[in-house]
Formats: sequence, C-alpha cells, structure tokens
Amino acid sequence: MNNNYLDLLRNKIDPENLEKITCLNNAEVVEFIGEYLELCNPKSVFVRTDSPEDSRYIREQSCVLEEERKLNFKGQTIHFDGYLDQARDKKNTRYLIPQESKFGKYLNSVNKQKGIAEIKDILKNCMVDKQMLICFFCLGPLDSPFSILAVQITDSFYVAHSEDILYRSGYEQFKKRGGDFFKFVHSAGELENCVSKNVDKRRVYIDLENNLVYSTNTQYAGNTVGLKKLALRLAIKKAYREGWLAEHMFLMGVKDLDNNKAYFCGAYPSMCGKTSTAMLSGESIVGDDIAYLRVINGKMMAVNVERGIFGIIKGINRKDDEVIFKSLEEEEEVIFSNILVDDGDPSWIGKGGSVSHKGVNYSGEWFPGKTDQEGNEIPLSHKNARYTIRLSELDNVDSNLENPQGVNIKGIIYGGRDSDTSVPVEQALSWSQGIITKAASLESETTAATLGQEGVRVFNPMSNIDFLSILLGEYIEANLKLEKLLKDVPLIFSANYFLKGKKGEFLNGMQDKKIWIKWIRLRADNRLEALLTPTGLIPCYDDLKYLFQKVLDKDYSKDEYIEQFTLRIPENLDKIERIINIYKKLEKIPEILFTELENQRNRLTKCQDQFGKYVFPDKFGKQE
Ligand code: SPV
Ligand code: MN
Repeated sequence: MNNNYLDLLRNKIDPENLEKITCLNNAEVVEFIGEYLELCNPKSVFVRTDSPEDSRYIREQSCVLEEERKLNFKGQTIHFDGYLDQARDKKNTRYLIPQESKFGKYLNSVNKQKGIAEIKDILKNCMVDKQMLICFFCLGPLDSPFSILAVQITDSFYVAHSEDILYRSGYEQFKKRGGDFFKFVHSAGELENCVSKNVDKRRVYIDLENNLVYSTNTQYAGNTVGLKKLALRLAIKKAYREGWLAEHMFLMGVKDLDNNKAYFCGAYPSMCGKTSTAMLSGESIVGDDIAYLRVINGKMMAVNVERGIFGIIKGINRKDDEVIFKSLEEEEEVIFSNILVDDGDPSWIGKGGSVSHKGVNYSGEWFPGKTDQEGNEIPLSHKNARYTIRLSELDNVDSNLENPQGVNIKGIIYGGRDSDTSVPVEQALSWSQGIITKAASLESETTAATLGQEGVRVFNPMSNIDFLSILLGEYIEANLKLEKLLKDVPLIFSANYFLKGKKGEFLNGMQDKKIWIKWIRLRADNRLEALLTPTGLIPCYDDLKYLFQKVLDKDYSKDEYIEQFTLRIPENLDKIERIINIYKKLEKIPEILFTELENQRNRLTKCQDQFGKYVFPDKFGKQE
C-alpha cells in the first residue's frame, strides 16, 4: 500500500470515514482516492457504504445545500441544472489520447498530456469549501459475471443521490471481489445560485487506459453521473477486448397472447421512445437505457446495468404513461429536474390536467412568454427535463431485474426517429443483414437530449455513436462475430415510431408501438407469417388487424396499413447511398458491410423496375 497516500488519508479523513476505506484492503482504491484528495483538497470527506444511513445522509445533505429542494409529496425533490447545462455536451466530451489524429472520425479526442494538464488545473483545490463524496457502486446485478465495480468521487450531493437511485450500491462487492474497477472524478465547480457557474470550462475527459473519467463544471446527469454514459464508454472498450457488448438498449419482457414471456432489447437514440417502449402497459421492464450482453452457452443473455430510470418527463401523462405517472404521484423518492415548480407542486409540458402557469423553473422565476437573452421563448419545462426513480418502485418491474445470470434475449430492436424512410416495424433477413442494414445504418433526427440543433438527420449506428470508444469498424465486427458463438440467434428488427405521411403528419398513434412489440414477440416464436420485401420481413395486414383489435380494441384499416407499410424505394436508395458514402471514408470496415448494402440496393432497384417507386405491401409474397 502507498504509505504517502495513507498518511494523507489519515490527515484529511476522520477516523470513521477512513475506516470505511482501509477495511476494503484495496491498494488501488487508496491510490485513486489519495491522488484526488491531494488535488481537489476538500474541506472534508464522506465515504458511502451500502448502509441506509449513508444513503440518507446524501439525500438529506442535497437538500441542506439546496442542490435539491423538497416538493409537497414526501420523498420528492426538484433539482435545477444551469440554463446552459441542460443536456449532454458532445463537443466537450473527449477521449484523452497520445495522438489526436489517429482515433477515428466519430471519436472526439484531445491530446492526453494537454488534456490532463487542463483538467488537473480545473480540479486543483476545487473542493476547498466542499465535502468530497466517495461512493462505491456495482454496474449490473450483484454477484454477477456481467457486472463491473466502480468508484465515484464527486462534490455534488445531487449526483451522488441520483446514483443512489439509479445504481446498485457496491461497497460490499468491493470487499468480496476487489479487482478492476471504473473510476469517476466529478466536480460541479464553482456554484452560483446552486448551479455550475463556469460552464465554459465544462469538460468531460475520458482516459481509456486507466478506466477513468473526469467531469467538471457541469451538473446535468448525462455529463456527471459517471455510471451512466461515462461508464458506457469505458464498458464498450472493455467489452471489445473481452468479446461481449455494452449497449444503449432497453430490456423488457413481452408476453404472447397466452401470457408467455420472452425478453427483447432495443437500441433507440435518446428521446426516440426507448423508455416508453420498455414501460408499455401489460409488459415488464428490466431496464430502459444501458444493457450488457454476453453469449453464454450459445444463448444471448443480458442484464440491466442500472436499477432506475432517468427518464424524459415531457409528455408524461396519466393516459399514455399510466405506470410512470402513478409513480410520480406517490410519496416515494423521485428527483425531478428542470421542470416548473409552483408552491411545491411540479408541472411539465404535456402533463395534462391542471398545470401551473407560474413558479420557478430552470430559468428562475417563470411566467408564460418569458424570453432568454437571445429572445427565445423559455418553455414551462425544458424539453430534456427528467425524473429519476427506482425501478423497484414500479408495478411493472420484471422479476429478473436482479438475476445475476441475466435474461435470454430472443430479439433485438433498432429504432430511430425517421420521418420518411423505414416502415414502422420490420424483421431483418438474417443476423448480418440486420446488423448491417438496420443497426450499423441507423439514422435518426437529433433531439434536445444533446446540446445543438434539433431535427437534423444524423448517422447513429446502434444508437451508440455518442458513446463509442473504439473504431466503428471494430464495433461492427464485434457485433457480427457474435453470430458464430450463438446456437440460438436472436432475431433482429427495426422500429420507427416517427414515420410521416405526405402532409407531414405522423402515421402512427402513441399506442401503436404496443402492436409492433406484440408482432415482434409472436415472430420470435415463428407464430405469424410475414411478407418478404427487399429490406426485410413485414407484417401481414390480417395479423395486424387482429392484434389492433385484440390489444388496443381498435379498428385498423387497410388504408392505414398500406400507407404505413408502403416500401419507399427512392428514400431507401438514398439512405443506402448516404450510408455507403460514410463507411467508404472510414478505416477497418468489414467487407461484408458493403456486400450487404450493395445486395440490398440491387434488391430495391429490381423491385423498383418491376413495381415502381412506391410499392404497396400487397405486391409482396409471403416468406417461404
Ligand atoms: C440519453 O441522452 O441517452 C440519456 C440521458 O439516456 S443521459 O444521461 O443524458 O445520457
Ligand atoms: Mn440514453
């Protein structure tokens, strides 16, 4: 054990908290804590074990320091992020690498030496008037071969409280297992009115060699909650080395019409229906954001890395989101962020019912028509405003959430916000056609989940582009390779809830995803026929008509079906062109990617020659 650091720890940490560290008997933990204790120089230190008292201290202290404020319902609090700190900051999130140029087009990087010097300068003495929190976590279920241990250092009680809700506590796991762990160092920096003041110095720097992420001058959870998207980046690299996958995916149980459950996972970019799919009424949720997938004994198995939801609140209402809405109306632990609070009552856009039109939101005192410095109207709540809750508090939590062996995946769904190209649901023709033409070709229109312009179509393979820490070609290869290990190969599907008609109207209602998911469930057991198109297998009208009636008690017309499932050949061909052009410029792209895309282009062109540009589904025959 490093004695210098032990002396420093003895000097700076009171005996009770010091004992919590020393009894882990872990030299790497001492080393890590020592280094940042010296650099950040906190006023005091608190170490969080798995005890309820430690959780309570963090929860309460967050309110004492006004990072959170209590609402009228017991257990509920509100947290505000700064006006300019409302989403993930992609621009300032960078990998620390020795040479900037050699790290692939989609990976934002900074010279390691320069970056470390910059971040250490920011962190120096940053906690002199604050308490340093040291928290131990387990990413994934306890005692599981999937799981990874992590330590978070932060000076934000809101961050530590959010992590307490969202992740399994891992102090005892450290005692039991030790070994490698992920490390996160966060400082909200100087605060003004309880929010990070110097957002121009907002930095998220990732050191892959040391499994360490720094985050400074920000509070928004996507930038600060180390275990979420920061750990996903470290996990993607680790998974690549070890032959498994770390994914931006929900995980859910779906029942067939006789109530037999099977599990599916789905990769959709942020704000494209991931949580609302995992929360569909009548089904069960394992997770809504991040999953680890491993092939075990020829089967695809998966766990939820988290145990809570950091979900978008805009549009959550009693009718469409029954389960979540109910849990937000109970006296349970919920952190709301960046919504409107009037006299202790929360309101947000799309809540329905009686919504307040005055109060305090992320811009301070708010009134309808309020504008910011640029003259933009400030909405009642931010579009990316969120709620943080524990899954165990939901009525529909799946019984396998804590299963260390994970759940067996029967199908993987890739979804995006695509207004003009792909049909609402479609099964891939094979593992490789699915991985290439659906997962690796995914495009989606940007949303308020990241800073910058919304509604721009961007390339987002596997919905994971923001979090990749290896070359895209390597990542695609890792996906393709799994097929050889699988005896029971999951089916691949695409889903698109955002297809629009000629007048720009959405072609589907909010509830229709229930039907697509049921169709996927039944296809997984090979119980329904499908029509073979150049891009994949689509539902037959009669099956959907039956399912709409049975599940939603809704009459589904042939006209709706035709409009939704017409194959739009020009748009599909344009997409292939765009995707090929992107991949042509990248290194290490497996040849099969170009073969699959060319084959699809040929099938589409042939179909266009025979039936024209827009092909009604009844032109296609049933799959043999
Ligand atoms: C997302 O943006 O994909 C989220 C929220 O799930 S964040 O924590 O910002 O990543
Ligand atoms: Mn996400």
